[in-house]
Amino acid sequence: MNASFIDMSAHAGSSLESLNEWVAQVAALTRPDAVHWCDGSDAENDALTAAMQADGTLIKLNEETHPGSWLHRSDPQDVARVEHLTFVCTTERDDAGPNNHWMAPADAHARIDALFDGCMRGRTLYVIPYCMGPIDSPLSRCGVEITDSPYVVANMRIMTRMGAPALARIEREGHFVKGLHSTGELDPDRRFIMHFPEELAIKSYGSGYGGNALLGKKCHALRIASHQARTEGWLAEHMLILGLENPQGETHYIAAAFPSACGKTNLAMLIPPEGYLKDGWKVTTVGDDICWMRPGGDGRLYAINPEAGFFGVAPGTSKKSNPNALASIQYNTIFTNVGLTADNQPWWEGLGEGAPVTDWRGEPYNAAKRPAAHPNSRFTVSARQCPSYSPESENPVGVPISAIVFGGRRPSLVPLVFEARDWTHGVLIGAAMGSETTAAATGAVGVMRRDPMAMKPFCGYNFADYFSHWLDFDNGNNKLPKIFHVNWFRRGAEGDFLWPGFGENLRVLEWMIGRVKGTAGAVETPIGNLPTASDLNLEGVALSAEAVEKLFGFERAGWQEEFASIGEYLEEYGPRMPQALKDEQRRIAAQLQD
Ligand code: OXD
Ligand code: MN
Repeated sequence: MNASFIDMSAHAGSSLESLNEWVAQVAALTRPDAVHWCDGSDAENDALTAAMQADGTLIKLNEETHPGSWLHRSDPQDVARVEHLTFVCTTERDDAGPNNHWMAPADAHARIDALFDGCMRGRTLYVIPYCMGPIDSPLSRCGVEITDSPYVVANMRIMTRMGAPALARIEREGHFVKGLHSTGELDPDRRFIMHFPEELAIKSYGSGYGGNALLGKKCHALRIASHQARTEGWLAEHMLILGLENPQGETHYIAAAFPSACGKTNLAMLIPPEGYLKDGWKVTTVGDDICWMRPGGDGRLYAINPEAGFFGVAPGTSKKSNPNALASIQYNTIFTNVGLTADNQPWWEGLGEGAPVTDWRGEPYNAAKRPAAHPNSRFTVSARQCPSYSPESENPVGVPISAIVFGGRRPSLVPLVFEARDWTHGVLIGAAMGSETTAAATGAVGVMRRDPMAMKPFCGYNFADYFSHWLDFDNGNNKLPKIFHVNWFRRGAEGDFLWPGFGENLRVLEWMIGRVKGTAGAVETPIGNLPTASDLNLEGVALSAEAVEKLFGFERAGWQEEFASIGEYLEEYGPRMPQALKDEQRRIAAQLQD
């Protein structure tokens, strides 16, 4: 090992001792050629990207059109999260719940440590101290990722507050989440993503893909944090956070949970329709993927975005669908698995301009063979580059949430929007969420599955306990947000989308805030309060008669079936499922029979 890279003396004798010890233990196990403590500086990033350019890990993009931007091509077998290889390792199997794959901690450590044994020979071990959330926020939490991937270091630098300030906070606090990662051989048969919530530890081997390898994101900020949040009385959620400012200058913050690749980034960066823009409506972006919330002194839920960047899905991002995202990724961006134009610009399906000559695997583009960009190709970019970036993202107190929204891809039955009658009903709506699967995880795409609160792949403990935790927030002291459900993906008889979506979704958000303020109308139904078409401002939106019927209608027979299926789903969790949720399901199922 090259001792000159190990700067242990700098941290010796401080409360960083346990960090030093852990790094030394990991180095003894993985046997790297060198150890590098990341400071997050520009100079460090420049050196790393230059080395990655030299060895082909990064390809420089057109410097004139996309200054400071890179393309990374991953191993073709390593392009998405791997839910079947992702484990939550708690002492008791039931604590992980039927929603997780489980392994006993000792077995899991033994299995994955055997893979880590000597895996960093010939490589550098990078130590990445990071903070999830504003560096000075009491809601933030720190972690340290050890990795042998400079690509991971470059991405973590964008996605988290990484480097010296995080290390200083860790030194102050004396505790942190330990994440150990190696790309290993990138062999899908030697790949595991393991979580040890009771030890606040993560071990990930054999993948360089974002959700498996940038351990601050899904592994820490959702799986481990959801466990921490339960014990500490807060919520770690798979939600965007946006600010909606009306012409009177009043801003309401909305948190929304949609499953992966179902439009969180688009909604978070929404540009209002023309007429709304003229009237002075504005949407600002606090976060596009993860939300940590806890009750403030006034009983309202205050939210921070623990991330500092966006790891967004590239395909479908265009001037029309998400101009803010497109503007954000014109410079200082890392693209992963997109195609290339003849002049070295990034290209993906749905971009709407330019033409690819090279596909994501580096082969000449042939539409008959494969798409130019992988359907789960990504961009990594600092949130600050987004034109709709909200300076409130740095507010250590967080932003007060007025409305929580759940939603999924539901081609049939589920109307455009409805409102929960109260918190318990809202928790049931979240628990019953269903959606078609997407390319963000390996496996079949377009299959309907229950994805409670969009947390199916991310909840670090038993869903039954998670729902109880949600219900506990209704304790008589809290002033909780209203809860809604949306479905932007309802299809007509011809298979066409019935709602225009994108910027037009503002009309639905406006109705929600009207409900929060008590100014917007709705009709009570067993599934919740539904607007009629005239309760929304639909000026300038041409909806067919079929669209109005399906987007604003309530289909009793279909909902009877849906509630029977929701009841069966809740039963899968056995006696740990909170009675209040089962009662709520039965009450609505009975009303549906009336
Ligand atoms: C993501 C995901 O990358 O949910 O955000 O898969
Ligand atoms: Mn996500």
